Amino acid sequence: VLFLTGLSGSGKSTIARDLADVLAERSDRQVSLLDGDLVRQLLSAGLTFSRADRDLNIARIGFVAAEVARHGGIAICAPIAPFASARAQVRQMVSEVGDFFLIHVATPVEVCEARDRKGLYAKARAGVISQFTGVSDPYEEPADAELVIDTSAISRPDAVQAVLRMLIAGGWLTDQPPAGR
Ligand code: ADX
Repeated sequence: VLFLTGLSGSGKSTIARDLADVLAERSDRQVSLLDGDLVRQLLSAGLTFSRADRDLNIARIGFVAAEVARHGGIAICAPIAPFASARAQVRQMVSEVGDFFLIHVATPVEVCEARDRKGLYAKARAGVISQFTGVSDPYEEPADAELVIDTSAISRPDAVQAVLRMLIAGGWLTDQPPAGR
């Protein structure tokens, strides 16, 4: 399970999608992508951004990811997951059945806000959206990330390569694509 955590606009979804494509090609395992926005459209539809609902959202993502891992698949998760305790709970759940990597997409809030791809930071600053992570709601920086990526400092391909290098170094992925592909 590759679990990307970081602010809205940090680049989690982009890296997660690229990783899903590369791993589908380079690994014999099935890849499942659990992106934050997508999960909230169905699996977590109706949940708010209160702490309790965020924790429930992350627990659901963790549950699905652990099931994927139990059956030998790769789950790539990309929610904000702002609270350390919820992330720790997922790590615990997944570690019972497979391997867990926490990847902190640590793009500074100023950069995320300058990008403001969805216009949500502006709305949060204007008070239209409340409890917005990084503006009016906390983000607890991970102290236990296996990898930290700042997308304001490295390119999109380099961010993906950093994750692949971590997997290759640990023996989870070979340097070469599987034979015959
Ligand atoms: S989490 O906190 O529960 O992990 P999640 O990743 O599912 O968050 O959803 C975050 C996405 O919801 C953001 O990318 C953004 O598009 C949207 N969003 C809407 N309201 C908020 C809010 N108050 N705080 C953070 N994200 C919000």
